[in-house]
Amino acid sequence: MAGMGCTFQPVSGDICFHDFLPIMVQKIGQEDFMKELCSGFRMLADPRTNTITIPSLKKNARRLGLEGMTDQEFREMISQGDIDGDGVLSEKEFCVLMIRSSPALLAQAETWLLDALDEELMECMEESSEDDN
Ligand SMILES: [Ca+2]
Repeated sequence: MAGMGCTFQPVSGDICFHDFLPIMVQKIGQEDFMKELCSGFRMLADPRTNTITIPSLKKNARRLGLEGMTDQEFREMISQGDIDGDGVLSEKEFCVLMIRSSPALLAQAETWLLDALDEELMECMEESSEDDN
């Protein structure tokens, strides 16, 4: 992650994913960016359920330098993204959360991002999910 200008330090619930998202898009392009999001999901998810849970976050957070986060912060992260309210993050919820958490990215790239989301997520979800709804 060197050179991303982000140390992933959580600042009172405001996770420092934000800053590098637009940079990543510029650097690697939108298609690869979506792949990165999906692979980020896989890094954090519980492979048995293919969802991000508080235990899976805690277990995998170290890889992302997030080991300083508290249970409360993990819970907030999940509840912020938990669109369907089942208490865990699906791949789509995770990607939407990451994108929503970057106002700069949203402002700059809303249109293509929504398109890319649809396409890439369909692919991601076809690959990895059988429990869609
Ligand atoms: Ca959910």
